[in-house]
Amino acid sequence: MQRRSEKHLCEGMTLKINGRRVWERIEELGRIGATEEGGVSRLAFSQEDRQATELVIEWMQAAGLQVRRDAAGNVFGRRPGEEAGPLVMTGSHLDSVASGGRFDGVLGVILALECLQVLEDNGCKTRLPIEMAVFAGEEGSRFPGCLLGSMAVTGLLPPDYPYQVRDAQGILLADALRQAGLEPERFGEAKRRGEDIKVFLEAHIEQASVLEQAGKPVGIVSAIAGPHQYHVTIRGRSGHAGATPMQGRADPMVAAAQVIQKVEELALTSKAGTRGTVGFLQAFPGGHNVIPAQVDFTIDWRGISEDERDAIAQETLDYLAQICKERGLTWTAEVTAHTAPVQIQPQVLEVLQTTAQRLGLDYHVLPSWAAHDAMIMSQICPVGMIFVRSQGGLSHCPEEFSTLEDITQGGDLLLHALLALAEPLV
Ligand code: HGY
Ligand code: MN
Ligand code: MN
Repeated sequence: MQRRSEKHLCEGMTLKINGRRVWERIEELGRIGATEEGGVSRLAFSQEDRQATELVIEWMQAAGLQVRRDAAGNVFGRRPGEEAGPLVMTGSHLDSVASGGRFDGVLGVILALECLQVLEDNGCKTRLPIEMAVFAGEEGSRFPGCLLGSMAVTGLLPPDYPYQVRDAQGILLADALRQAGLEPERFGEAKRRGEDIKVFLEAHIEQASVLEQAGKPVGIVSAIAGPHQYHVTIRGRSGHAGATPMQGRADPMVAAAQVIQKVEELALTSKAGTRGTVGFLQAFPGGHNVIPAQVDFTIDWRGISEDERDAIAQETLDYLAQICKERGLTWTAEVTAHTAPVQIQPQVLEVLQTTAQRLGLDYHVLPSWAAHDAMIMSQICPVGMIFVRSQGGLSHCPEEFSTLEDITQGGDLLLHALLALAEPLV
């Protein structure tokens, strides 16, 4: 096949996404699981998550994509190329944290859909197929462990995983999958071959304020921090808050407080900027006048340097062991996520930067401290990420916001990067 002359619409840089359509779709999705504070709550496989996924499937079908759903709940929409593969893939997720924002994940899904819609509307043919992905359960806000859908695609979860984990209400993941019309016994079939995917690109709201401070609308991600997460349980001796003397108590809450303090201290003094967060803490039985019998909490480490991150995580466990020994307590720490940081491959960085320069975009190269499906997909194929500026750097909260202008610039970069990677044809 001869390549179309340089001037052709699909090969030049004149194609643009329809920002208005993108914005309307973000708004429409924002009404599904809307919270009073103006954010969204769409936990994995919840009624709201299923409703949002069904709506996006309708849009994908209307855009003429070949749509299919795998047994892990991921949705794929393919636009065929002149050749069968390898695929150029792009997408993100629709599920949210409990009181999340309207852009996290949604931006990458809607921009992926928009790019394929624009190619379809303009009759652009590509040598390689382009496929969009809606990954299930990225946030890990309902079932333990993040990035469920992309972990299933990359084969990082065992086929019987849906029978291993329950949400806080005791609902088995397998039952949640069935409720979403899926077949958990086929969960292992979600695994895909890396050789079938040339590259995976994910557009995402930045979720921090680096772009805002740099005065740039768009970012190109150079590395993705890896999460190392634990669920910690400390057990002590319960008792009456008033009648029990302070001397001789075995109080797990005080030990937890010391460990939480240590997490902050180690993060603040880390050389490579490792970040530590305790986002969940629960006392049992949880009465104001009862010394807790047990305290559960999570530790979420993020590191661009895997060595430093894991060394700090181990130092924290050592400290936990020492504190519990001194206080006559017992403890367990279960690893719930442990993924290496990702360096973006130079050739993918090159395509994104060249495309941004050809579009005349004012961009900034930066690491992502948040985890993303692209981090998991990097286990089987090259990946790249495009960031869109976050107002105030806020995310995982209702105040999360990006402007239509910034989103449009990020969308045009994604569109032309996808075209370059899938190779436009006559
Ligand atoms: O936790 C993360 O970094 C992602 O938002 N799930
Ligand atoms: Mn996200
Ligand atoms: Mn998120």
